Amino acid sequence: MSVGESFRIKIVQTLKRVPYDLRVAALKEAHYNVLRLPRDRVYLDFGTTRGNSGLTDKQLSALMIGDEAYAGSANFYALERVTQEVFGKRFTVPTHQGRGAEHLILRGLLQAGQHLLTNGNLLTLAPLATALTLQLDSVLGPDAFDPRSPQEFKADPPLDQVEAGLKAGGVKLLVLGAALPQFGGQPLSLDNLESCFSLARRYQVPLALDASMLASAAYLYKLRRAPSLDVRALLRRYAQACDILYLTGREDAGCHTGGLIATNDEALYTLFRSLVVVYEGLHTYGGQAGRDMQALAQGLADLGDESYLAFRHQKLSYLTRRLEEDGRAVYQPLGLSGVCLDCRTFTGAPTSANLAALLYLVSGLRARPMGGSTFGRDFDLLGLFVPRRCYTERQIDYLIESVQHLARYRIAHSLRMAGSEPVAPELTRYEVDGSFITEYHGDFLPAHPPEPYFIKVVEPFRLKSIEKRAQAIREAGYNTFLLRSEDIYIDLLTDSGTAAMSNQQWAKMLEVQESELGSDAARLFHEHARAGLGFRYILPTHQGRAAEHILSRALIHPGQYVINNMYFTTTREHQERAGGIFVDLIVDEAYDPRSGYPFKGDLDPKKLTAFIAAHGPERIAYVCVETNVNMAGGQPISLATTREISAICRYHRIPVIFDATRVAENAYLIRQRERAYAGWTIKEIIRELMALGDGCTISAKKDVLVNIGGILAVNDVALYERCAALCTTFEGTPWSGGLASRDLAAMAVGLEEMTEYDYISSRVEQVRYLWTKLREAGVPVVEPPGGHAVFLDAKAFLPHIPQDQFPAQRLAAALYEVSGVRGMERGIVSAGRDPATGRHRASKLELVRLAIPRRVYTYSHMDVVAEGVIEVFRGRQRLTGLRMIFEPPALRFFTARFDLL
Ligand code: P70
Repeated sequence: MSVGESFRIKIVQTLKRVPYDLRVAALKEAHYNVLRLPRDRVYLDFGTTRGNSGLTDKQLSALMIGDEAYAGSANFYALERVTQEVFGKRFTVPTHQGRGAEHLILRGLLQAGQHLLTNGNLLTLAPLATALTLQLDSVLGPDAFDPRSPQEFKADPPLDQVEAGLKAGGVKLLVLGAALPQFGGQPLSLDNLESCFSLARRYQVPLALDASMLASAAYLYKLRRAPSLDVRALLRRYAQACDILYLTGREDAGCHTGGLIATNDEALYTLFRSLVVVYEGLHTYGGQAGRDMQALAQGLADLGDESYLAFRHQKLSYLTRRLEEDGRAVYQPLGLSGVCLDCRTFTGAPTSANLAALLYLVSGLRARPMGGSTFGRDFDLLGLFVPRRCYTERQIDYLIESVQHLARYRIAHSLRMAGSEPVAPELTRYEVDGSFITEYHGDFLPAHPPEPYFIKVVEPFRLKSIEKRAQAIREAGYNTFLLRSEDIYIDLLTDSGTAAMSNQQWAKMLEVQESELGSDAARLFHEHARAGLGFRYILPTHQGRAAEHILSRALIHPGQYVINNMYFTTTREHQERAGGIFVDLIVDEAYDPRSGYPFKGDLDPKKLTAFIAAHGPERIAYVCVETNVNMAGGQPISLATTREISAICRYHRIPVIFDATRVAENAYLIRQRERAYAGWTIKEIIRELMALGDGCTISAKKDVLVNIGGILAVNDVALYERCAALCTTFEGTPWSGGLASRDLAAMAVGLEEMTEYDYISSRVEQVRYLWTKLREAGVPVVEPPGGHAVFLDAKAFLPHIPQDQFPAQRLAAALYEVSGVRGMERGIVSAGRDPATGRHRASKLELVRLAIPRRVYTYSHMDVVAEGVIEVFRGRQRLTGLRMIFEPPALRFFTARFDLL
């Protein structure tokens, strides 16, 4: 079984590759030390986990409720309370980061020349000890320096050495790291910590536990030694076995800054409180902004989230396995920081510094070289540190492939350290005599390129038990629209309004001014919509159906026909409400789920000509052409056929109006499938297509990558005037369309982002990935793959359920029950009743749509979805039909209820 992320993506940070010549220049400027490279010159950063996490949505909102009072901030009390709950420590002293805490502890408890003993927790401790002229003794067992030894708790200091240090009377403080980042996050066992603690008690020496990675350590301890305990209980047990607990918020707590010291000892508390005001800030903020304390409190409260820890463990195991399969020696066993490569396995035995520079040149990735003083002895590892909640499996794959690719390169001249060894590896400078590598063999592009963004904020979720799911779907009347989002594991109900917005969209949203009358956002939106679509007049609306409402009223005389390529529920509803007679003239192939015809969305020119001949052009209000026809399976229209349609309509003076809701995906599929446009940009194809029409309606909640918004665009000034009047009546001013200015800003940026090739290809290819997996397993899916969703053919899936027993509805309900995945019926229930006869419209297609939200789910999630569908497919014989027990008058699929037959 695949393990998907325990979260969905909420905000993405868009990501650009760094071209080779920029990499060469940047590396030189960084003196060949990759740790000196600025982040914007690095493609994917595996240099450290520290401070590089994606935030949870709760942490992001914590940043918004910062109480920036100088004294007694509410956020401090929140932090204190969480520390009490999670670690059982009464007193909390906030510090700006972990090293702020270490500084106060060392300064408070030791005098110059005195000894402290640590289990190799050296990264920030060693420079501090040097600065305070303390003697730092690092003790670890021999296994720690043997990458192949399977010893499971390599951070455990040998107890005899600890005791010897304490007995001799020299050691005045024990500082134990719960996990050691420089070894990939090797954990300290609870047993060892408890033994050290009783030794420390016996010799009356305080023990400080660095709990920055305590959740990781506790999880590995549970896995390896105490399967019956839960992480929350273990966090408390570890915390009990120390006098002082301290941490940086930038590891397991997933923060970008912040730290703290916690203790139950009042004397120690008084001591640190008197120091914190000198070096950090007041004792109720300790050098952190109020918001950072709140985010830290949230991160600590979530430390015991085992579903995330399990996911992380699984992904890092995968990374290890793949590297080992490629013949790389990997430091064993797995820790939870990342994976460390033993550099000796590379041909020519280059150093980690050389390899890190080479990896950067080859693929733009940053890894961490760890040689020299990192371990306090002769040892050289290349750390691939995987930041938390940040990169997808595809991006990890890219890392693996980059490491494979290294074999093609040779280092011509090794790096030499310039000057003497500095305090920290971040400060090292290298020199090289001559050129660094022999020659450059080009970037490589994997079959499934990594997503062109990484994760900035996530929304955690979890899979509910099968019993809970069975109950939820029963209570929802077997209608997936009536389920609660909290009961869903992976939500493929719709790709509408569900996208993760980007950092750029959020930035613009904060930048613009709110104004009902012509804000800067309105101007920006108009500019981008006009330039992107090519129509003269633009109106924003609150969403797609609002644009349809206005347009239908403005353009249809009661009794006129409106011609469509298949139908969309809301579009047809508004056409009929305006007195139009709905006509569907899509190509016949659209109704055959088995047909692989590449442009199943096309309107049929022959049918159109015949219809005009039969009824006369004046009886046709307009021709509505939907891009990437939703109900047909997300199938595209072609430029060639649309050009024919447009010519016919122009000749007869019939307006052509696009439903351009999914125009970017359609443009991508045109580029893929219509040879003449293979070299065109997405923008060019969109403009070329839109130039064939007289206007369009758009639900911006799809391709435009926003959570709310719609667009109405026309060329004709008189039509525009009518629409603008209707817009003010039903929506808002013609500038705002009833939207907040920030929503206009988000649309403006989204209109650009949707046309970026890397984005749109990664989007559509992800859909195809799921489609391919299902088809290979024999699941009946609509062919060929569409742009936004995979459609299951319920008629073929459940041939034993007649259509009036709602097979697609049944299938969607079963899929939810079995896997927690939510899809949507697109069949006889959605088709509704014929207004003339009052009978069910027996739709030719009976489908379940699995719509993929944009930038929200990963390939790992797609694996989970595929496995769920396949499981239902295996047990399909057991499923029976449904009977409708409640039916609303319009758009019945939203709220109808069913019962099992
Ligand atoms: C979906 C959504 C919305 C949509 C669309 C096309 C091609 C217009 C609209 C309306 C949401 C939805 C709406 C009704 C029934 C089921 C689902 N499609 N044109 O999931 O836009 O929702 O913004 O008013 O696909 O496909 P809006």
